[in-house]
Amino acid sequence: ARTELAPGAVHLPEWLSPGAQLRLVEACREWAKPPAGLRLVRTPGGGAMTARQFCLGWHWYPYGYARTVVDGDGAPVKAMPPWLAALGAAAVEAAGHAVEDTYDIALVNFYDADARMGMHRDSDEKSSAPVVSLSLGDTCVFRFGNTRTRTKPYTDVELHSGDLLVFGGPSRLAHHGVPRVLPGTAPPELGLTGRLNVTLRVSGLTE
Ligand code: MD3
Ligand code: FE
Repeated sequence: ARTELAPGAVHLPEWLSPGAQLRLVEACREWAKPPAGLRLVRTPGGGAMTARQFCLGWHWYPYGYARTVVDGDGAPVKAMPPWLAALGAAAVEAAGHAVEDTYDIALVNFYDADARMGMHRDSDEKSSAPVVSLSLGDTCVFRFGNTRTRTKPYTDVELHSGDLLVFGGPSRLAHHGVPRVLPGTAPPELGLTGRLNVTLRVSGLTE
């Protein structure tokens, strides 16, 4: 079932098969290892994000992209594998958006039972290509807001393991966040305690 949360924001529940989910979780386990592995993201205000993160292709830090982990171990960011770029293109196509550029960034967030993500916009990419979000493991409550404010109006939807969300067009710069994770809801066969979210993006950067 395809649901449009707002113009350009498309939800395809259980788009990833159980086998594809397992392969992506296994790949994340490897990428999360050092160097350039899972890290705590410190925010400019002196706080830290509660979701931990790693990146492929380009390293995101508040608020920009680099080729090395400038706010962590300093290592070169791991490469974006062609199969993951192809998954991004397939996701955009499945959502009914045009594929125009190569997906060259994966930003992966890991949420334990207490992690959240505050309302924000993703505006550090130079490209306006749609952002692809793949959810794995525990279910979460995802909050999709509006472009103008971090507050109401917003819509809350549950994201389950295997769900695809694509944010393009007028939804590309909308505020969004994750107010909570529902612990213990992951499919047991993934062997995952917590939630992984893989976002695929087009940087619009050359070097
Ligand atoms: C709407 N991640 O990594 S995914 C992020 O579940 C991020 O980890 C959340 O917000 C997570 O920046 C939400 C859904 C999402 C991702 C990117 C978007 C929604 C978006 C970009 C534009 C509009
Ligand atoms: Fe975001």
